[in-house]
Amino acid sequence: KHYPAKKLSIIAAPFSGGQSKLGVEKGPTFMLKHGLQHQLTNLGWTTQVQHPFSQEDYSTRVKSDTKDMLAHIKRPQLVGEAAQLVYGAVQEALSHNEFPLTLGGDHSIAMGTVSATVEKYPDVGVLWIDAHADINTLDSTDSGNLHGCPVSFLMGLNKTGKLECPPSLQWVPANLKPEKIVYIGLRDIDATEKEILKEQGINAFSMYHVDKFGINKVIEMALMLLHPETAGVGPIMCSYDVDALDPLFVPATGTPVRGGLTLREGLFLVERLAETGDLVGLDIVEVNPDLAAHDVHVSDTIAASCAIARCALGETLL
Ligand code: NNH
Ligand code: MN
Ligand code: MN
Ligand code: MN
Repeated sequence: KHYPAKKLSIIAAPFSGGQSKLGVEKGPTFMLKHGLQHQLTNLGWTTQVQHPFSQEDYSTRVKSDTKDMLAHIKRPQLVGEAAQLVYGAVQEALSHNEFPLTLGGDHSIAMGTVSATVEKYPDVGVLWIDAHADINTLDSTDSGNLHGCPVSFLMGLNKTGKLECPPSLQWVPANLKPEKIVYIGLRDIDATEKEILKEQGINAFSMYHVDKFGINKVIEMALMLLHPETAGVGPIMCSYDVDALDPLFVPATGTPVRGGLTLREGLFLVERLAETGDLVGLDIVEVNPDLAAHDVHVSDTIAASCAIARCALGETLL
């Protein structure tokens, strides 16, 4: 419905500054080397690859920027700049009626992808697929890693805290309402995050709910919650952290947590979104080929990540 033209903009976002393990910036290259662009062309999409970081290599600045700190918050300047470039790339794709498929990189870049998508589709519902809630604020984060904080920026929760929002992140439009995001796959949430989720009244389906209801029911409930007035029908954006999947299927990621989605559950989820015809954007993040213990770990992780993209873009629809 939203993309009859089937034009795709693959946005390569090789960024690792939102956390401290190098290698996650290699995600886009590995997925593209696996043949992702060709696979999506075969599904009937016209494709082009955008490189928002072509002017500057953000991966080399990760180690050197020791002065890029705000209290214990790591690299706010770098993260703000990178996410803003991704924001521009998604805006540009959407302005041409292209479907933005953003390949990370760590999850901090979703500050750009989600805010640009909400701008274009004010009633869009966001499905955040993740083992983690990524809703820590500048005040609540223990790790200081900004990939654990994108949702708090998207919702404007850092405008009122003790730590002042750094200038580099003040561009984030804060246009995401708490009722317009639903989580699936959670199983490793900080105590501070639990409080924020409760305070904001955010709907979340943890692995407990996936086991209790099954993934099909969980998705139907999520769609209903995101579009209550129209019986679950309306634009959906999906920000997919591959660590939502069990590390059996996606071992090469920065913060694996056991007891996750099976590969089929993880693919069914996006197949269902493809079926709605209302998916308007997708991120695939936290693929880190350097964290594999051996080659099979790399190929399993990359194959699963590319399958997420293909299933979301219609591969398994008859
Ligand atoms: N909640 C932790 C933090 O704030 C972990 C976040 N790690 C992730 N999120 N991989 O998806 O740092
Ligand atoms: Mn263009
Ligand atoms: Mn995660
Ligand atoms: Mn995440």
